[in-house]
Amino acid sequence: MAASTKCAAGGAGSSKAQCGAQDATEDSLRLYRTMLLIRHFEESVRRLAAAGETPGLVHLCSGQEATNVGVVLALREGDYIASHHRGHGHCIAKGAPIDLLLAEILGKAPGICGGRSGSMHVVDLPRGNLGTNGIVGGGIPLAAGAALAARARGTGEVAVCFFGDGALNQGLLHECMNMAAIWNLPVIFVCENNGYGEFTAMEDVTAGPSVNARGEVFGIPSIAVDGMNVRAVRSATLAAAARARVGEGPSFLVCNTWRYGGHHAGDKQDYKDNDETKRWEALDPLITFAHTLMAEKRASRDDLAAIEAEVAGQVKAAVAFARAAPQPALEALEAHVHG
Ligand SMILES: Cc1ncc(C[n+]2csc(CCOP(=O)(O)OP(=O)(O)O)c2C)c(N)n1
Repeated sequence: MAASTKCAAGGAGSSKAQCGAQDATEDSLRLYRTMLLIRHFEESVRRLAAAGETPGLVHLCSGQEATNVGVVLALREGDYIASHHRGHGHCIAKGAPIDLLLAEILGKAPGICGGRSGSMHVVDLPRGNLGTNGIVGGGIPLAAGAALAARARGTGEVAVCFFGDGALNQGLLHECMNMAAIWNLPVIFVCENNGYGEFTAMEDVTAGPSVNARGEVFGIPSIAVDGMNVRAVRSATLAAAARARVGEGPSFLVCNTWRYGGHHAGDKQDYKDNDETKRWEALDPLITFAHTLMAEKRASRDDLAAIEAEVAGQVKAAVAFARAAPQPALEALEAHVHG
């Protein structure tokens, strides 16, 4: 695996071309590592949920890592995201420490929101994360508002809202797309289309010629993206963010992807067809990207195994931390309550 300390320091003995190649390798490995971290994190949450240790429902994003990571790792530090109910991967990609995120999901005191939010309302403002959200489509106006504020300040940030295919028929989406288009807001609408809303197939409840058409009708550039391919997602997001930063307004990315788990941890998914499941599993974003990295000679099988062992260790430590963490104190019950 390439090391780039020489390049980062601009040191002697490293040509521009070598440094470019090393940077590209580091960048690719960062995409891989972040996706892997999300997968291990979610699989640990699945086990904790099965053991009854997560208060309330958890919705896991295993399978959707390329969309999570491809979008967020195309953004700059000050940019905003607004997530949805399946949002742990977005939080991790935006830099949330996994021990504090897991403590939040378990409702523990050191959690990112003091144990008050659980899985579905994790707000991490220092990292520009406007929150996971239990209301279908609820993050859309939050991102549009952050984009409006960024434009008013003239500071160049971009805001992304993630939503599932279930939000395609929410009035909120259409109101915000209309407003973002007429005001040229620097917002990127990202539909993580995993084919199902709860237990219902998307095409059974969604009218119109295509999902893209939902954005096109407002004059918003709208494209379908291979949501299992992290590089494809990132390039599409970089292009959308570049347009937004120079005042060209919103974009709509329809990332076609797949959730491995059910609607919530514990859903047996008998509404899905086995052949369809197998077809999507063959596109697993981690397995296919690992093959790409090896084919491009950016990493060997051993390199990837070492990354996996490291990530597994980090998640194991986060689980131990979160499980041992205290519950919020009773005296803190009414803190942050207004009225
Ligand atoms: C406004 C609103 N309506 C209904 C619900 C109940 N609900 C929770 S998740 C969900 C389905 C969401 O599906 P989708 O957006 O496709 O996301 P996915 O779960 O597939 O990732 C529904 C209907 C809700 N939380 N909010």
